[in-house]
Amino acid sequence: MTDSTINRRTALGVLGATGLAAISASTSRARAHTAASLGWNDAKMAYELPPLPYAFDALEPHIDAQTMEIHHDKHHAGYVKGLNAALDRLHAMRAETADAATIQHWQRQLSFHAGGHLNHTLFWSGMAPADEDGGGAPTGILAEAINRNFGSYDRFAWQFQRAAATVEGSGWAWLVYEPTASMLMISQMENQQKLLVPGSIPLLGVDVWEHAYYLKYQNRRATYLEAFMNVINWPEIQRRYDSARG
Ligand code: MN3
Repeated sequence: MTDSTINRRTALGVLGATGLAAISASTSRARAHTAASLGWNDAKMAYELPPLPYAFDALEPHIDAQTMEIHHDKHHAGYVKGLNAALDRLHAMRAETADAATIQHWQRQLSFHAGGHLNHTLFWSGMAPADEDGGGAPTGILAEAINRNFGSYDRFAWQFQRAAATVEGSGWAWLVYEPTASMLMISQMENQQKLLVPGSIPLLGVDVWEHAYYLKYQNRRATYLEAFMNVINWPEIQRRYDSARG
């Protein structure tokens, strides 16, 4: 194993603490699955952009094909590229005497781009075509937890959409599982990494960066959010909830 491999493996552990791997940390098999779904390539020692789990037009008419293609192939790819660059620079700096401002810059780049990669990976698989698993309402123990924590699915949906609509600038809204209180919460996120409740495990996220909706919805973020509710992959969110609770 090369020094660089160790470097990247350490970085993956850091990512896990903030999101995806934390969801499925209950078994080593689940961890391996998570590493694969994040596109880690051991041979190249770099992250690669994972493919979309469906066609670009699969979420029509709610999310248009052109938006999906640009969002995945350009924007998400950019976060993967930025994440690899930050890991490479931080690795190189450990052999140098970089000044504090340079280290701070690349640590911020790491946080931003790792967040972007994790968030989008969860976003794509958190959606499904409306004529397959997408839309409707959750069932079973996830539905019970939503009723317990938010009063009803309708009250949850109301708060989730309002939280997303009111993110200042670019960001996300998340349904998260907070493990110390075993509680579901709704959390805003600014950019790709700020404001999420510390220690919480993301279950369902909606991207409210303008690149996620502007081609079809222009400034009508609330209309995009109403449409998004029709493509939520609740069976997948249920699996994440099961995994988060161990
Ligand atoms: Mn995005």
